[in-house]
Amino acid sequence: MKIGITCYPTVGGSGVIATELGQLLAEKGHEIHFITSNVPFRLNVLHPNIFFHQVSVNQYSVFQYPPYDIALASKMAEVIRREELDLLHVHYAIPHAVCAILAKQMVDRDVKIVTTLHGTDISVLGYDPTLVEAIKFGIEKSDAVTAVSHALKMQTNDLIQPDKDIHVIHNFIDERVYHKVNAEKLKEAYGILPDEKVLIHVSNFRPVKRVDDVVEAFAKIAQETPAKLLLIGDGPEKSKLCRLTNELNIEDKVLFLGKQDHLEELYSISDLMLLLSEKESFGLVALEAMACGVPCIGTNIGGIPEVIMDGFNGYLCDIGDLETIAEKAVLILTNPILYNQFSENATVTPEKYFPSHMIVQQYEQLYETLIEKV
Ligand code: GMT
Repeated sequence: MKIGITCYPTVGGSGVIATELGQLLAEKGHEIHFITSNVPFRLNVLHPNIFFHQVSVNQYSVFQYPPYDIALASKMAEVIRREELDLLHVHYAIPHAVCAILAKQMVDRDVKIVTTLHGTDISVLGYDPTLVEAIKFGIEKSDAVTAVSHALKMQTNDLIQPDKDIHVIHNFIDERVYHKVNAEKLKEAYGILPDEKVLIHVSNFRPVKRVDDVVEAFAKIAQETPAKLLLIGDGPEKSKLCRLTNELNIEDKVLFLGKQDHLEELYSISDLMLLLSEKESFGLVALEAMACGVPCIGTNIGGIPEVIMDGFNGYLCDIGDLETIAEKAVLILTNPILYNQFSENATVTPEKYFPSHMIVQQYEQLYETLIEKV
């Protein structure tokens, strides 16, 4: 198949899934055309089946806002026509699904449109009355719509009530990248002592991620067992978090490492992940961490319980219940037998419940059913 893929190239999990799916489909012989504003940040392989078409958005003084959506639709139309695409797989209902629908009208070709919902497009934008009609339109006019968790499907149906069946296709990780590696030297380089436990949090530090809860829970944990916290990522809450670590007197125990590649190395020196968001449709970082043997403590919301299975590969806690979060963290970190069991369960979680080959096949089958309908 000839498949166009559009995602936000710099945005976290959705960009990662779009890129890794494209790479795996290319390896299976499909021709993949990324149509994005920049080379997706995880697109780091050269493959003869992978092409990149850049969307450039010019700024004209007559326009108050740069016309990204129109430029994207126009580029999609150009690529559909020239490359004779069978299908466009877009990530995010708005603007990407709406752009794909417009592009299809421009070329008057029966290219199929698959839209994947990742969360923010529903859990945040779905509450915005200025966007609801556009989200509904994007969903209903797509040929098929997928959501990355059952929770997100339910939330979409509740909030948007589209006249469309939504398929759940869970996220996956590239098992060739995410597995435990020997990175012990990193620990020393970061000044982590041999007896210290390492907690990790990875996000874009938006308020929904509640990184302040991560820091506060960590402060409690560090009173019970020697520990360091790795905070990976950057975003609007960062300055506030730096102040919080000072107020809690734990600034020497919290390492702000900013945005990082090679997360597998950082996961490999970590003992526990904290993902304490108030909205999370899946929590791809939890799956990545697990693949490297790291159990997770997460909040009992959205799609997190589909990934973190309470008492198996981690624990689930209520939002903001810092006492219980710290208690569970100390329990797992200070009991080696329990810890090893959780770590083993975490390691097998991706291959047992979210195997990439099966998930890629689910997308492929969905594409095939749409294309066969022609
Ligand atoms: O979490 C974010 O803010 C980034 C966002 C994105 O668009 O990449 O993540 C969403 O999609 C990921 C991949 O499907 C999911 O793992 C994240 O849970 C989801 N984030 C939210 O629902 C807040």
